[in-house]
Amino acid sequence: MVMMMMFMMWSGEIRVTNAESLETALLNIETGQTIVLADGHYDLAKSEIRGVLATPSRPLTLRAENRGRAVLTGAPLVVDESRSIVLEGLRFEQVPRPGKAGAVLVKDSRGVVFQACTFDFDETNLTRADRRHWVVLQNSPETRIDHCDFYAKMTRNARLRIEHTSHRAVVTGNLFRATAYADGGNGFETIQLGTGEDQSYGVNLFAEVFGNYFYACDGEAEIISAKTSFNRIYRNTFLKCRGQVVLRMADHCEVFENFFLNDGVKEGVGGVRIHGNHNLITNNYFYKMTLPVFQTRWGDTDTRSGTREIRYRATHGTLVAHNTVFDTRAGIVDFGDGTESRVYPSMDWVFANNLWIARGRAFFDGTAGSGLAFHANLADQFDSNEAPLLNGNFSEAEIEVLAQHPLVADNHKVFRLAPGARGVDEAVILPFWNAVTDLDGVLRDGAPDIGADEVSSAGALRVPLTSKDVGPTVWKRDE
Ligand SMILES: [Ca+2]
Ligand SMILES: [Ca+2]
Repeated sequence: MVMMMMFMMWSGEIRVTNAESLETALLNIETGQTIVLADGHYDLAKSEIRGVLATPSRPLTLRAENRGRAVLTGAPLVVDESRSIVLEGLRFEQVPRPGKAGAVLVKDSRGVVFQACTFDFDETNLTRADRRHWVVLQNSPETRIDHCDFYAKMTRNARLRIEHTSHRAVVTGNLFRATAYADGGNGFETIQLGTGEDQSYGVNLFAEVFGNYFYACDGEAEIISAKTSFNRIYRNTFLKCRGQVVLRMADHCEVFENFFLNDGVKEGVGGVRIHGNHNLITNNYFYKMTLPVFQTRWGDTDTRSGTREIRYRATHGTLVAHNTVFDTRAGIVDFGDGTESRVYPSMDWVFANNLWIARGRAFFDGTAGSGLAFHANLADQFDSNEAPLLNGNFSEAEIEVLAQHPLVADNHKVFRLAPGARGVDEAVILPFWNAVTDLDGVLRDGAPDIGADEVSSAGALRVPLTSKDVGPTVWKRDE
């Protein structure tokens, strides 16, 4: 026994089998160690990794011997003032703490990695009114949330909340499933990129949210809300999520190459809402939306800084380019109108090289400020031969309306331009931005096509994600 223990210590790997041995191991950890958790329940009185300063080449790793079969219950996990901690294959089932802290809190740390973990917190005794964040990152740069599974959530507060100076978080390959619809409630986001405080201070978060699959994340109007700047949200699939990706108080964000999919029946399923300056919405595919695809509202302020009381900022300099909208049911663009307190309209938007195939209603609504520009946008009203309605002050919008739309479905029911159709090679080259790639993530040719897809002999290379493409079961450790 003694010999065996020594061998394990020497190899840097410690195997634990219950809460007691895990807690003991956590008290004596060293850089470069791996703690392997055997199958079973770990009902922890205290679950804390504090002051462990490991390095990326010699991290401290807590790894489930068998993915998903080491189950952590009891005290929430706190990682505090630590570096290069890897949590792999663990299943978190603690009861979340009330309020802000969440069931997993990473605080004042750097380079913490969650890979192939499952978050399925016990909410049996809770109601929708109870406030519980699940995973909270506070002042912890370079956190990676990779191929995890975020189970169904019914309580208020976000599944994943990234706060303050948690710069350069990477959220990729995850499955976010089923957030209970809060019926008009606020604070039910699936992911929050920044807080009200962050918005007041103008935090630049540099978060990367890509390659995730969101299914029926219905909580509220904001599936993802960004109250920070320089975030990139791309190559995700949103299927029947009742809400929008919302750049809530955000500048210099990019939303690109995402699939937003609905069935045309489920209500409140939309695309992107934007409040802030110089954001890029490009190469996205929107299918059967039931909210306006691109939305903004007038602002009650026109400056970047502000207090938490500031509700909305006027939205300037948005580029909406190379998006394909197919069979949307509730209009394409809605700029909103001024009210007594909201007196700043959105200005200087550029719509270029978009394909808009819509059903019913007005294509455009609301009132824009000055500086609107339209270049090479093609449209078709799906269910009528009449010209689409351009309400508000959009009557002059330059949109070419086609007699028939030029799209055909690929093998995955994604509508793309047919070879040789109107729109192929017809995109304008913008002086300040160009689509280097298309929805497939491949290089566009020298004469780019209108819409999200560049027609090529390679065909459709990217398809919408499903639950089989993400999460712990498909994650592979590179060894
Ligand atoms: Ca082309
Ligand atoms: Ca293509």
